[in-house]
Amino acid sequence: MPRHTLGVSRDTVIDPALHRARRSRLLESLGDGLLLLPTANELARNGDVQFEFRPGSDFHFLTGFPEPGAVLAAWRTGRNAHRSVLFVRPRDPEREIWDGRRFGVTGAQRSFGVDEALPIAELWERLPGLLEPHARLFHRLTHDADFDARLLRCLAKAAFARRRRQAPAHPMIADPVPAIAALRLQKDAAELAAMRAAAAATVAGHRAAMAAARPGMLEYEVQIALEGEFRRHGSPRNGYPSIVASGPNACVLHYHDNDRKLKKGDLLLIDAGAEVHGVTADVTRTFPVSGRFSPPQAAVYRVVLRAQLAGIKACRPGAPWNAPHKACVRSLTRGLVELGVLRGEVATLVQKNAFKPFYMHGTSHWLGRDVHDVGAYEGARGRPEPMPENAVLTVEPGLYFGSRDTRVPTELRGIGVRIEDDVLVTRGGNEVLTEAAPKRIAEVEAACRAADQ
Ligand SMILES: [Mn+2]
Repeated sequence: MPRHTLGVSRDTVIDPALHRARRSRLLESLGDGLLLLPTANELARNGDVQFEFRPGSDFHFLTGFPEPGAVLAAWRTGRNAHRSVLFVRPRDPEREIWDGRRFGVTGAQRSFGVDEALPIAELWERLPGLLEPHARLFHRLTHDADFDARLLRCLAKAAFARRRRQAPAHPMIADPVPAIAALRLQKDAAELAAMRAAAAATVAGHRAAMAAARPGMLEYEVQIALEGEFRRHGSPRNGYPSIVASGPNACVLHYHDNDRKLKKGDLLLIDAGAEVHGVTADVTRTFPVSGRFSPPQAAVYRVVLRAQLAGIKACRPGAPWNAPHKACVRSLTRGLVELGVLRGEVATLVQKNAFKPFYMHGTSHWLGRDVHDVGAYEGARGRPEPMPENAVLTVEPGLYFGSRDTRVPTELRGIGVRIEDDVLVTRGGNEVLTEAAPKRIAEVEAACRAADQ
């Protein structure tokens, strides 16, 4: 686990060897050329308030540098050798009184394993010189229109200065993102350690929510118990906004209001993940607010759980990434017949997508720094990509019965259940990183009673 320097910034990861090694692997896979990678932009919220800043996922993966206003430039200098320059905001005693400490040029160079750090204001003057020896520029256009516009002006200026040589006006511009995505998809040891820490914080939060929830509470009161536990476990922020959806709200897939009062007999669906060192978990649990599943709730829950276990079983290296979806859909469809929602032959119903009104989302996505992480799903001719070893994906089947859905037996209406875990693809098959979050009915009911004991 890289050293986390709290007090400087929550996103500071000081592990120069790690980030150097990641840059080196990336540049070896890209080949010769100049990589130019800005971090995320600060975003105005209202008045003098900014949204909380979070470093760009790719940038942070390759540098560990936490501050806004930073750009990485790096290039190969030979086999397994490269140079990197980090452009950063310089120290500014007056600004730092308002916004907090900065590493500055000297601090950035000292702590982050780059060969040189320079003030960000010099980026556009330095860029033509940095680009001069390179035939290729690795930069993703279209991501940030302002940055692209400045880059084009800079290229135009440099081309004008060289116009008499009849040289190409600009280098070939190639997108480095697929190569970065390929590195991020197969987690290295540090990334996996962060993932395990995020999973542990997330499990603790879900347990706390189960213990805290009571009829009469507001959804966001349960959210406090959940996220308070995330924070206590070293997670400075969530990987995405928590979904705390009671009763019929469970059928709203990305429900964010989180302000309904919990009623006796409700199920509470919580889809939430803690972020640690820039990596997030993504876990859903559904549990009874009163501590006991009603028989119809338990019937639906068992169907979803059985499907989820079938989906997890389908995770192994080399299997198509959507194998869990196929397994889940088959299992859910069988369950829908058992529940009296669908009628007919399971295979035919699967073929006709008869489950769709009650299970309308996918089963899996890659997981890592972004909750819907980078990594290819489709290869040549639209074929599903195989799961590589050390990739992490979610398995999250659900069933959603609207409260006024007349296709569904009355006693099932208004029930929404989703169960989601984070699965690491291992050499021998898989490991469920979030296994410790209760999901068998008896375990869930025990966790709901935990506060009473
Ligand atoms: Mn998910």
